Amino acid sequence: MSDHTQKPNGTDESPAPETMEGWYVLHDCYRIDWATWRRKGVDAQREFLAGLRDWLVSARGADTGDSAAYIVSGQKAELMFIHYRPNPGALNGVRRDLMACGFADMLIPCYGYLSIIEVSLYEASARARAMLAREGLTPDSESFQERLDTEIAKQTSQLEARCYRSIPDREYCCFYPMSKRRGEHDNWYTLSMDERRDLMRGHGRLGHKYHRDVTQVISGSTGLDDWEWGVDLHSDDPLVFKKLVYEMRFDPVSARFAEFGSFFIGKAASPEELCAYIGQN
Ligand code: 76R
Repeated sequence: MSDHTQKPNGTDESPAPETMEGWYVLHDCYRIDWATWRRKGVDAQREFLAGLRDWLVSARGADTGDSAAYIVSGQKAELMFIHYRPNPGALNGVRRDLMACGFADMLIPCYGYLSIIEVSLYEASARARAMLAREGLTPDSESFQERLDTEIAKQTSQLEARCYRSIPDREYCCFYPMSKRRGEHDNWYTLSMDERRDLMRGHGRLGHKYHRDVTQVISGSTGLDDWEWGVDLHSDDPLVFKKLVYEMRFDPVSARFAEFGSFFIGKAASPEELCAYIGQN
């Protein structure tokens, strides 16, 4: 497994903020073909559910990564699986194992999203740069890049755990993809690093008010999928999603610069709960 966390991708010449990456993430969504399900005999149904249950148990118990199942509200999907794995090949593997279950006959794929858990280091690298400046080191000093790398590594070591985390164990998940606007007037990518850092500081401050009730997992998807980030919010109370996202709409980072895709709200289901949900229909 390549260790992305060791090497932040930004350099002094690059306006891209340093980021650390961890697990690749797949959001894998399906509808259920109930008509086909009802035509199956009771014995076959029981066998299909046992296979589905075994698949989810082993996916959740993966040595490297994690998996979770959600029952989605509304018509965009009925089931959403979230998988964290070391690479896209391993994500393909867990999906292929699902397709090998008899229950796959009843699954109609309807949405998928690939991304990678990302922690951006706006603050950490700013702090590291400030420290180097206090030591009198400027970007053209000989040892600047080396010292900067060491400082950033120190400041970010505690963030590594977030890159290789497990899926938050909360009752509900709210997933949506988003991008930062590149419009004629408001273009996130033409702002200076300082402007973006200040804006992100405000974003983080606002978000932090929800720290106890929500766990956010940000995954980057620039170059991987159609939007630039996947946003996962995990909470035991779905009303918190509405409150947080609404409040965030007034924060400049979202008000001026955010574009959003479709929202998926799911209720977490253990293997037993998933089978009970399907078996009752
Ligand atoms: O990681 C951290 O906790 C530090 C501060 C922080 C960063 C760097 C942070 C905090 N976020 C960061 C990055 Mn966030 N976040 C979103 C959305 O719906 C919307 O309007 C936007 C979707 C929500 C609701 C949310 C919530 N965040 C990001 C990024 C990467 C951007 C980049 O690098 O340019 C995106 C796309 C994004 C989007 N954010 C928080 C939250 C919450 C609740 C927090 C506080 C976390 C906590 O303190 O527990």
